Amino acid sequence: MSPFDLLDVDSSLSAEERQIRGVVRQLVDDRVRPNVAGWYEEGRVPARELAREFGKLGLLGMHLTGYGCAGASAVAYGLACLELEAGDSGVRSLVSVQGSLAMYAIWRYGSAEQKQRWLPAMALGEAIGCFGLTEPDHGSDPASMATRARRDGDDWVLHGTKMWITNASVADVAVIWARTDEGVRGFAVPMDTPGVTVREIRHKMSLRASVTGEISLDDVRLPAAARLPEAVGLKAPLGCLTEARHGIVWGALGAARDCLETALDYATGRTQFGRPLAAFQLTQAKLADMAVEWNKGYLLALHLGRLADARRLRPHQVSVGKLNNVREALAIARQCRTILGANGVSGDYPVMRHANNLESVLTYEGTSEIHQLVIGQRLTGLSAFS
Ligand code: TGC
Ligand code: FAD
Repeated sequence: MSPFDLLDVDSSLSAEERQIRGVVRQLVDDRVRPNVAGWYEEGRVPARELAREFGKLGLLGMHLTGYGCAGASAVAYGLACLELEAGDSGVRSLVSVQGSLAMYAIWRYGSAEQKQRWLPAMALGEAIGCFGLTEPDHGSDPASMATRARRDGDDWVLHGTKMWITNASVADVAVIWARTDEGVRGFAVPMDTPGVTVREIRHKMSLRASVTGEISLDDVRLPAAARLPEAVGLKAPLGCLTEARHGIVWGALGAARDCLETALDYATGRTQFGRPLAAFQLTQAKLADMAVEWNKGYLLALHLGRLADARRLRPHQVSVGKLNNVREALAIARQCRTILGANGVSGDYPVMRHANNLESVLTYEGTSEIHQLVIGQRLTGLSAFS
């Protein structure tokens, strides 16, 4: 149990939820923690290997049912995201893009044939998926996307560019969102289709233990069966984002917890002015304030998870969680860094890595500003977007 669970929120978890959390925590201790600083420094991650290991444990698409998916609760999925992100946000991204974006899109909107073709292999980590919504010129405003899909006989022909796509260069299938004459539609695009090329995005200063790429679609010809038949309009990709954002609400708490535990350990062990850093009132005030925020975030995540399990979770509620928990996790990571002094900027400790990662988490899956505006629209009844 973490010393930061001051309110004993853990006691509200079921035995099964705790058991799943324990398995993921062990996996992260064994497989991620010993290696992640090296992956981060090199800007590479063994995504395929990890996907297979995560698949064996049933972590990929774990909150989905059928097709080899574990059918776990939303809370159990959230706890898994928390533990994965305590290792590294990039590792959690690998799992959430696979399960909540690519697999969820096929599971929710795909044909029986598409589900059979992709989901069992994706659940096992034998096939990797990515999710192409963002474009070079259209990020927060996907309704303006420029990627086009036009009919040619029975076929579809896709043309455009998707940018900042997690897992792109290791993916077997991309869920691509494109504009058609009838509105936005989704396509399951095998990555070996002629006309699909991927450029890896290197030199990121954040989320370095994660694969990110640009996908170019140069008149990519697809059979009619490649279209996700149930995906109609922008609400289809936005529905996938709601799934993934819920995982991030939890995941950000994991990065924050790892920073807090590192800072507490450091402050207890290091002496200045003849006393441990932890004995100084200013250090205790920092730790106390951060712990209060962390507990509020944990309660919020658990509440949203329980709403999701009751099928009552609404998109604006997920915005509350994403906005708060990522913003507070980043503030916690930065504050913890100060407690470590110069060691706070060293890769020998995880704190700066988490802080840098959280800069991406703050931006992807809807920036803080977008979530503020979603909440603002809910409160005022007025959309700031249109
Ligand atoms: P708007 O008119 O509000 O909505 C269009 C339709 O969609 C419905 N809707 C949603 N449905 C489900 N979930 C949501 N979150 C939804 N938000 C809206 C809405 O009810 C409407 O339905 P209908 O039936 O009336 O047609 O659309 P808008 O164009 O005004 O845009 C709204 C806005 C700005 C909130 C939306 O575009 C947005 O969320 N923008 C942010 C884009 C974003 O988050 N991109 C993320 C890309 S994927 C990614 O970052 C992966 S990172 C890797 C990782 O996860 O680890
Ligand atoms: P912009 O939309 O250009 O925004 C720039 C700034 O302007 C932001 O601060 C924003 O909040 C602000 N802004 C924009 N509109 C408004 C407004 N109306 N009011 C007030 N402020 C506004 N996308 C995918 O599709 N799939 C992926 O797998 C994926 N993975 C990613 C991985 C990483 C590491 C990163 C960094 C991004 C990833 N993304 C992915 C893209 C991500 O979703 C976008 O970066 C995000 O949606 C923001 O878009 P943008 O970067 O174009 O910023």
